[in-house]
Amino acid sequence: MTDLDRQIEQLRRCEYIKEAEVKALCAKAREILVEESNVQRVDAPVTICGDIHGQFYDLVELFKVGGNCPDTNYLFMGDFVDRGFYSVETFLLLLALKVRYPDRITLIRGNHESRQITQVYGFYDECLRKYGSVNVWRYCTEIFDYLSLAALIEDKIFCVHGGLSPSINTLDDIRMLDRKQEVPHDGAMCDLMWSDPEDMTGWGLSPRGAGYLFGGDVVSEFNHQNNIQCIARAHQLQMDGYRWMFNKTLVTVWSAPNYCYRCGNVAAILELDENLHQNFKIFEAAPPESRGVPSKKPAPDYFL
Ligand SMILES: [Mn+2]
Repeated sequence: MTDLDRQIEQLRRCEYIKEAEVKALCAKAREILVEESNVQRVDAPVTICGDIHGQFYDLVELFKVGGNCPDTNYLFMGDFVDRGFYSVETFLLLLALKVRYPDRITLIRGNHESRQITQVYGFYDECLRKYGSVNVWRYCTEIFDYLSLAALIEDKIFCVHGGLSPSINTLDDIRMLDRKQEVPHDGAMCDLMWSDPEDMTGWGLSPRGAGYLFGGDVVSEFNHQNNIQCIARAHQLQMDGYRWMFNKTLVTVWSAPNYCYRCGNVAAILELDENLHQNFKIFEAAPPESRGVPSKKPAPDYFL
């Protein structure tokens, strides 16, 4: 068994690996990710997943429902870290799988894969608590800069964490961005990770303070211009795990069940077969006794 296989086994048990191992893993991951496109091409069959947010034991549920990597191909649409208790183990497991099976798993960047956001919403503190220094946080946030901004499945399904941008008309506009940087506060790269669809016409200001709201007409124009069938994105909690909008030209997939251990939602993953036929799989949170968190313990206030 290689070191990497042993680390994957360890991470699957929610045991975090040594700081020196994280450093080496991130160095290998960087070599792989730097070769990927801003709009990474992905073949079907593939299973699309939304936000995970450090809910490690629910990620284990996801793999039970969807099949293990590499038996199932996966596309994760970002927000691996923050909010949940196990951002370290969650991100490192996904990253280790990426290094071990680069063609079987695609990771794209969410708005939480950011130095600034992770210092507010938990990942920074978790790294400091678990490793006693910020080195692991530094290695991971350097890797965030290399994650693809979007993916394109069989030239037909465009996948992105947040949504569209008024600065982007074509996929080539995304391909031309220099992604290897911290998520900017505005502009095309920021919008891809922060924007939300809304029942409206055209563009609107986002209540999040970053990105935009975009209507069905914007999606219709973008899909037509780029010859794609549908946009798959994450970023917004869905109580039923997923939600279609705009006459099934956009779908939101949410993969963190009982978000923040308190929202009471189910989670979903979207399986696409080789003909891009869609099958949603719904799953619930891991039972409390299987994840070592007392069921009655209230979540800390910062989860608000
Ligand atoms: Mn998000």
